[in-house]
Amino acid sequence: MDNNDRKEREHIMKKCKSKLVFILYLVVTMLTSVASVGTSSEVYAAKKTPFKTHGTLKVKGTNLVDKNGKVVQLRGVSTHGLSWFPEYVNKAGFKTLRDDWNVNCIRLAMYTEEYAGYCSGGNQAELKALVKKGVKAATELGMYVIVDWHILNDGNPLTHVNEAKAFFQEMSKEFKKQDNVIYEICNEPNGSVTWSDVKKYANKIIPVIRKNDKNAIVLVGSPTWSQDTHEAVKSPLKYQNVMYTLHFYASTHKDFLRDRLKKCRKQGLPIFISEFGICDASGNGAIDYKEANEWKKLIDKYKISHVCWNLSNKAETSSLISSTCSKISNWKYSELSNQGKWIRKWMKSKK
Ligand code: IDC
Repeated sequence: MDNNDRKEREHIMKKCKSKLVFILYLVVTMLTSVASVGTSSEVYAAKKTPFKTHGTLKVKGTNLVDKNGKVVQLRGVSTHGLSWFPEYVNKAGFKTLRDDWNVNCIRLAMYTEEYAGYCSGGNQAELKALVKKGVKAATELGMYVIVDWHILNDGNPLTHVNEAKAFFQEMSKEFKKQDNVIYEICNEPNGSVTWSDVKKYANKIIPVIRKNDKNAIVLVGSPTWSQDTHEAVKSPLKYQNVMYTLHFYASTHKDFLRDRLKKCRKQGLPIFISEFGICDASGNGAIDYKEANEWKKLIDKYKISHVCWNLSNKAETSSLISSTCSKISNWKYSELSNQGKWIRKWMKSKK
């Protein structure tokens, strides 16, 4: 081989090498772009689900704390009544809330008396199956889930205490190994009911749950649609891992209820906002953004868990989905109601 041949060979080798490098570069670019097109849930899975991060929760003083003893703030969305809008109990919808809204908790609202309620002619087997379906979906997604015995018309929880006992017996047995399940035993006592009635009821239901699940978090309402936490603080229940719910609708409930919340916390009451809206208490009417912001500041200051009302497209202000959108998952921003947009933005702003 003379000098020219060698040069020629070296030249060809160089060319081949740079071609190889180029091909390699192409392959790597293709692979990385495919990876970055992965769905947000794949990205989420890599980040850990809410339950993987926080694990079993417990009540410590006025706070809800996670497996590492750190204060945890649940950010939830409540379904509308399960009989009214059963289609929204679906895994894809919950996943959208988890991945696109940063929601870590779902509340399954099962009315007891209103429209096809559990104690007013509703199909009990179907309703229980729907609760189980919702818990399963939330569990698979690593989300916390609240089983809500949604009393409303039946102002006194003692009205259906026997049905409640049987229901919570069955549910707590079913979910005894699932630490992401929270029990809300009476949505909103109201009318002539007293705190002592609610206490009497809670003292019948909590032991039923505790028998199957020693440490589950239990949420308890109070008279005046779960606003009378000042009554509960005078005579709290004697169980561990119990929190007291406080519900607000920003256009209706303002300083007086925020002041009450602050005072009750100071007195040592653990409070969980298991339902709120930023419109008025009818679930409709105008949004009060100024008051909503006041609530937001207070809730974030104390890291209080909060669950908004409601996951449906009903033509009312509190529905999170626009009434013109019939999708039950993968909602675009433009398909959300004004309340939905505001709440999503708040929830997304959290780590
Ligand atoms: C409302 C629903 C509405 C339904 C009504 C039935 O938004 O579509 O027709 O219940 O009575 C609550 C209750 C919750 C209410 C909501 C708004 O827990 O069930 O939902 N609200 O009125 N407490 C305060 C407000």
